[in-house]
Amino acid sequence: MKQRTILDEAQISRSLTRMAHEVLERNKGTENIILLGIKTRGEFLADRLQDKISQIESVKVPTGTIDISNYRDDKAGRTVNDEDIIIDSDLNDKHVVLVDDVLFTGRTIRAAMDAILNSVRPSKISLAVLIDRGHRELPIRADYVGKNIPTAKEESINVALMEVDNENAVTLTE
Ligand code: 3GP
Ligand code: 5GP
Ligand code: MG
Repeated sequence: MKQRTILDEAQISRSLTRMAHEVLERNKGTENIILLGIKTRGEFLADRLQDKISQIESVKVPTGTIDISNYRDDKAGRTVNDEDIIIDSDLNDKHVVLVDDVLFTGRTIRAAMDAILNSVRPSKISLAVLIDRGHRELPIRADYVGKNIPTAKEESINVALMEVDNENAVTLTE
């Protein structure tokens, strides 16, 4: 098994800085934006984007988390409950930016959107991911991408974040 580094700590940080600028530029600021991190690592990436945005605009956009780990359509047949979305703010009429570490088939994002739309009507849902590794099985694309990495299906991307893994690095295992 060969492993190579895709992004080191500084590169992850720069990618997130750029993504924060893109979110601000495309939305003309922070109004109505809520960052919703998909657990586990999307949660920490949402927090980091919140920090980056506040460094640029001095505004702390709300963040929340969504846990869809047990609800993908290729796992046991459960549906996402409202309790799996943890956020202080009301998502109605807000622009929800979903944040995840890796975008692969798109099934996780579909599950997240189902969960949200079950109970609220955001004005818009966008998607920010650190890595897009391709191989979509649904018509889903990311609006903000840290890095596109063409992969073979059997390869895997490892996203290590300080908050859970004691280091910051993205590696590809062939
Ligand atoms: P995450 O919860 O932080 O997103 O899916 C559970 C964890 O396993 C994920 O962490 C992800 O980083 C890791 N993982 C590595 N390879 C894969 C993969 O091919 N599919 C899925 N679903 N998760 C993977
Ligand atoms: P999808 O639902 O798009 O197939 O997969 C997205 C979710 O699965 C992400 O939340 C991500 O954590 C996980 N995932 C899928 N493939 C990979 C991968 O190669 N590496 C990592 N780290 N996570 C993956
Ligand atoms: Mg993830």
